[in-house]
Amino acid sequence: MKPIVMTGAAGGVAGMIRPLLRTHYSELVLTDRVEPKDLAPGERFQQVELADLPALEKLLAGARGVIHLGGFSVEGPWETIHESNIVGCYNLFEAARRQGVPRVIFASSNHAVGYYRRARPIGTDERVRPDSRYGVSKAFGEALGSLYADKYGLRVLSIRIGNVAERPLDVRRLSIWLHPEDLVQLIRIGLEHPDVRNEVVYGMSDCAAAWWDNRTAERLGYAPRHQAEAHRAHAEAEQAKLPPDPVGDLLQGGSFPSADYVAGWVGEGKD
Ligand code: 15L
Repeated sequence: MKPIVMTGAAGGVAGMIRPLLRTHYSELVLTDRVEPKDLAPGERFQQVELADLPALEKLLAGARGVIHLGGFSVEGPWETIHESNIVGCYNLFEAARRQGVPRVIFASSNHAVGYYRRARPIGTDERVRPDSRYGVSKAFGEALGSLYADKYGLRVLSIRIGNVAERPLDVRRLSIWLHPEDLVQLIRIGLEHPDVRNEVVYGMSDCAAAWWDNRTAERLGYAPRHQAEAHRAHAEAEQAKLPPDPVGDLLQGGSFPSADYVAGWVGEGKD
């Protein structure tokens, strides 16, 4: 069986899903800037910079799929976002194409659509509405996925991840929470489902308070096993410790759209 490659393997999300993935895939090739401390049997590490296309090509040679969690995972200065998430993401897709890797799972983010109001439910066919430079980079990654699927026949699943955690961290996360086991279910769909060409899905568990229509994922067989409402009391208690955010509390992206907010259109109309 050919290996699966995972970028961003030393990060928090990777740490939660690697043990689960190992039960399905016998060989995981991990990469990041630093080596994870807890390598397990079946996992092999190779340090590669996303900026280094030839090194990425070597890493991906012979892989059956790549899970791209790497890059910068929150808002940051443009230089950082550009290097890690724009150039790095381009290199990842290009290396996959050159090496004939058939499947790419792209960890997109809810921040690609974070300026939609919470009162406005959205599917995956809506225009992107990024709430940060980080969100723009995720929209860029989805666009690359679309190009590489349409032009070169890669099979790409972009997962607009909400928040991956053992339980929802606050009231906003009750609407976007993703349990690690449900993320692994989505990743497996991306790596294995015959109908995946270029799909965008929401990375959320069973959230009764969701703002997203996740029919595309459901059509591919996604059936989340974890319910956010089971953790409502915890999320509300944590929310009570947070200061109000008059702009962010209206918007799907929370503190990302409200950071540096000066005079946008949030107070105007209902969209
Ligand atoms: C993300 O995309 C981030 O990677 C994560 O750190 C959280 O901020 C998450 O979104 C969120 O919106 O909760």
